[in-house]
Amino acid sequence: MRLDVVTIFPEYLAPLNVSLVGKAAARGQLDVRIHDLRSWTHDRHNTVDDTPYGGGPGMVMKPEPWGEALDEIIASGDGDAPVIVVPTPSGRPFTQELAVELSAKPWLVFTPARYEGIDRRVIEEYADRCDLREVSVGDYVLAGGEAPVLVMVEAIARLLPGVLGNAASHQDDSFAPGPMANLLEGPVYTKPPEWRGRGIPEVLLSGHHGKIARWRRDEAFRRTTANRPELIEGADPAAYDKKDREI
Ligand code: 6GU
Repeated sequence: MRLDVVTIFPEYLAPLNVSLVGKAAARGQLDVRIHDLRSWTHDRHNTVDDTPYGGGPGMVMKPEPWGEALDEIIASGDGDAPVIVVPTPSGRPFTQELAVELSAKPWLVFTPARYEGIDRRVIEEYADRCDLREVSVGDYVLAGGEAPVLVMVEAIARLLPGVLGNAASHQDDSFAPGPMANLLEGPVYTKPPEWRGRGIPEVLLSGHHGKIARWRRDEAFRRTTANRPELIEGADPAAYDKKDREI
């Protein structure tokens, strides 16, 4: 998968060289290209923003640098248009479902903005020419789209074939489709068997895989009810019973 990011803070994307995403890039599973938007400006001050038409607070990102940047990046491909992901708090929610969909695309271009956002005509222009998604990572406002890009790239990259050591490790992720869909994952434990007087739930030491699976399902329900009661609505108890029978 090829990933391009256009930003006025290229150094903000340095974490893409680290950990899971960095290793995937080092192995050649990801081709990550970070671009400085200011390299597509032509004035002495490398201006990327201007005051909003109609007045109001803040600044708006000028269309010309974005247009030149995206034209050049799109032209550098093999002719197939990338999917353009525009981080914005006004976008559709970024979900595990969208992460799965985007992880199947060969090429993603992220356009994190600062200030009050990018001139609308840029969004319209590239929505006409590409598959363009405006995406939000949650119901709060950040100062820019760079942190959301780190969030989205990590969620997408770990779904690529061969990036996680164990393919099964994202089968029962919280929010993954499948029998545990819409349930949060329950608690986990490792050695030592006693720590500061606290033990391990007996069932996990029993070796009884059926009982362990049922315990995990019950803990998942408990945690989901406590932290995300609205998700229980979409849970499918019949699917869990079916899972029980398979054990
Ligand atoms: Cl994608 N960008 C910004 N600036 N704030 C956000 C966001 C994105 N998602 C949630 N808040």
